[in-house]
Amino acid sequence: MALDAETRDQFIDTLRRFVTERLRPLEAQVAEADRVPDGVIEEMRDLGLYGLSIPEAYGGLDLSMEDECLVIFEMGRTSPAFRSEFGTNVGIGSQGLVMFGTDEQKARWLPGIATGETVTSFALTEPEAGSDSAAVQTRAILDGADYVLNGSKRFITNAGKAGLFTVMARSNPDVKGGGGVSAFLVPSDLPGITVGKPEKKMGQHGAQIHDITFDNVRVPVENRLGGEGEGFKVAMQVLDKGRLHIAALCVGVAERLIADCVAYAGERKQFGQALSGFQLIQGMIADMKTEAMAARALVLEGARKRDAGQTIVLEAAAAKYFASEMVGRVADKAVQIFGGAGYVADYGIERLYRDVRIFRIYEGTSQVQQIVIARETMKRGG
Ligand code: COS
Repeated sequence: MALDAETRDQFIDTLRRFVTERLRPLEAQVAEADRVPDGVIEEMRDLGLYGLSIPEAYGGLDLSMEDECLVIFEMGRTSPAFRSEFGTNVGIGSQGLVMFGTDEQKARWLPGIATGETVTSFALTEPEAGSDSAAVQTRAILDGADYVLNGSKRFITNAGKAGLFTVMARSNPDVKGGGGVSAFLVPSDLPGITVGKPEKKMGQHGAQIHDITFDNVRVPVENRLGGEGEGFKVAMQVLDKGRLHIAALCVGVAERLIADCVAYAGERKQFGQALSGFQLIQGMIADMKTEAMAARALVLEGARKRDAGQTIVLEAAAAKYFASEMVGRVADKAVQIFGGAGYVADYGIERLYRDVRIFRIYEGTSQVQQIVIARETMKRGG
């Protein structure tokens, strides 16, 4: 459901002020401490950010995909670590439940997810199953009224604070590939679950990823999400939406970097004039802006199609592929425009340069998106 235009615009206006006045001044501190302060998390909960995509009946804002993307464009204008705090609740951690959950499952978990009381994680990736996610080895073997989970998951965003995992596990070991995989709603406090320490990463400090191990974890049958053997398709459809969301984030970060470059190029003088007067600088700004506009249009087109009930396999992959590669190029040019200052921590440009690198990898690498785009294009005959 879409907000009416006025309410939507007011919400975005409030968010823009929150990002500019509250979050941006904290960026360096968050990166240094590798955590978002609890007070900020509370404020993001109060704004309703954890429940952007959760149906109103369960306490969320129930935004259309287009409105969600408009919100995420704004969140991109600060450190991606802030978005990551609530990103799993809005995206990959909750959407399996929203799309495939039973009424009982939704009533049990969605209200807490909408407020942020319950943080969620999406547990698909494993040491031996990254891009080839249909190869998951974690087992979920039916034993009486429970599935017994054994195995491990890797690089799971927000696992350290999650109350609920959506876990993809092989419930039929005789079936290779996606058809043997089911999805499960797994409360993180079940006996036999261990969450590893946060990984040290190249960027996005403040956002944390962990391994999870399952050692004879008994998950009641009623926690299966979707049918037996439907887990891979659940994951793929969750990722279709997630990819649009990440593409929107890439656009937001690019727009932030462009604004920073325009401001800096207007102030910094060389050879007796502001950098902005040099056509070689203008050329870089023109390329950055054109690419960011193209990515924004691609994201909104995909979002509108999803809102209209159409499948977005191609659109989501194309938006994620283009936007994540685009923001890499934009960040690289931003370092160039800032020159030495772009390489020095105080200006924040080198931090964003490192932050954006993961966009080409998580929720499907650029190479996975290329495969999806090519398959869909060939399926459609062009
Ligand atoms: N929506 C609905 N169904 C989908 C789907 C989608 N987006 N994508 C695939 N499927 C279905 C297929 O239609 C197929 O169904 P049938 O068996 O009934 O024909 C089934 O799922 C298997 O699909 P496919 O043959 O395409 O699977 P592959 O093993 O070839 O995998 C890729 C395809 C590589 C695209 C997939 O594994 C992928 O996206 N990997 C990356 C995962 C990822 O993003 N990981 C990041 C970590 S999570 S943050």
